[in-house]
Amino acid sequence: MTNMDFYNIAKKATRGTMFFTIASLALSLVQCTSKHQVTTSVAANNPDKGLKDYYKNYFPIGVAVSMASLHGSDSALIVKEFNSVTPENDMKMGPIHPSENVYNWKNADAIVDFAVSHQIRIRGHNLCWHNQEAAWMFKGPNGEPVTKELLLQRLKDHIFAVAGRYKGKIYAWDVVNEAVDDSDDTTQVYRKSNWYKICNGPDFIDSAFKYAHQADPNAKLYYNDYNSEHPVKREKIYKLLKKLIDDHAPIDGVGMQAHWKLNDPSPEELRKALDEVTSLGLKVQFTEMDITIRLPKPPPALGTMPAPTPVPDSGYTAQAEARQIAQYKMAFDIIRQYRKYITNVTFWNVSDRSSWLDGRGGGLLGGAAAGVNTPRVIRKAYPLLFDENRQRKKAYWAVVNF
Ligand code: 9MR
Repeated sequence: MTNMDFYNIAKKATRGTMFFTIASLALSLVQCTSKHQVTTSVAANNPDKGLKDYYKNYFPIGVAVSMASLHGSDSALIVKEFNSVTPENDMKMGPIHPSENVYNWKNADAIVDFAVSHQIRIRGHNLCWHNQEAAWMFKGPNGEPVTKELLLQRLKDHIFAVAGRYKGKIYAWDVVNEAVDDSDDTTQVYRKSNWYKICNGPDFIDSAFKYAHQADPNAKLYYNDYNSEHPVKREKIYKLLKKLIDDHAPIDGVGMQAHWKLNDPSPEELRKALDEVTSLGLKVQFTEMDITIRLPKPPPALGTMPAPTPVPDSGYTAQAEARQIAQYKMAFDIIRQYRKYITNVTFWNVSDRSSWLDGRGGGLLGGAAAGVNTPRVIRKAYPLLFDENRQRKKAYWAVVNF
């Protein structure tokens, strides 16, 4: 019932002035109450609360971190807002294990120490990937192509060394990353990576899970991939997961990276992907969330070349902002509904000041680095919940007000 309805009913019920006085008083009470409710809801936007606090009854909220984020303003924001971190690059095979007997523990250790000292959980990323790989692993002792047996032995040694070192500190691992093929060819389930080619099939995926479980039996083990809501890729990921389960691989769940766009995924696609994966009895973590405001470039007209210079940054327009808010709200409304299956939501980078997406598409300075004399020449993605000054964006409030 609206205030106006209330007023009209009262007016009909009696024409006496006295009643009107009482009705007016009652109406002010109603207004007063609704004003109070507004005040309460604004108070819920307590500046002392972080994302992790709003979601404390749902799932941990994480962020990808680098060495740079452990110091200064980013670190204060991380500690306040998040209760899970993922090293963005420092635990990947190439960076952490650049040659056979060399491990770079320094950065990974620093991130682990930072998280442990702030009682923040850690997701490990990742134990086996075709990108940022340790190139030496694919060559035999005399530079010849490595055999499958030696490659799997090296994979085992690597996983035992890395997962073993952080045993008990890293609660969940992305064991295998992005092993599924991206094309529309539904018969091509697996990416033809060095791993796949040398092992002559997807065995290495099963092996990686087995080794990770042996190295740290208590860690939760995830298969991690992007575009997991797109129908063709979704079905391929499903096939891989089903195979792992049929093979009794020790898999706990799937990482949906969630590198999303303003129109992607649709709510139906997101639900379908969640329904499918959870029907296998797997948990879900959204492992690398961001929502770029950049829309796919229209294909160049026939016979023309793509523009040779980067497209200027359009800025964070009001229209893009509104669409991003709506997409974040839609996604979190659905994610909360699936809370019993969802064990983590992690953002990929801290704030719009610096996102991995900004470096893509070529370009020079941009974002916070741009000024009067250094115009923005890259197309920034503005994909996160904190702006270039690390302030909460409106999208932040759309995610925490529920
Ligand atoms: O954010 C990472 C960026 O700094 C690296 O240059 C890039 C190298 O491929 O990897 C980025 O992180 C990726 C993640 O490890 C796996 N999923 C896709 C992420 C974005 O490319």
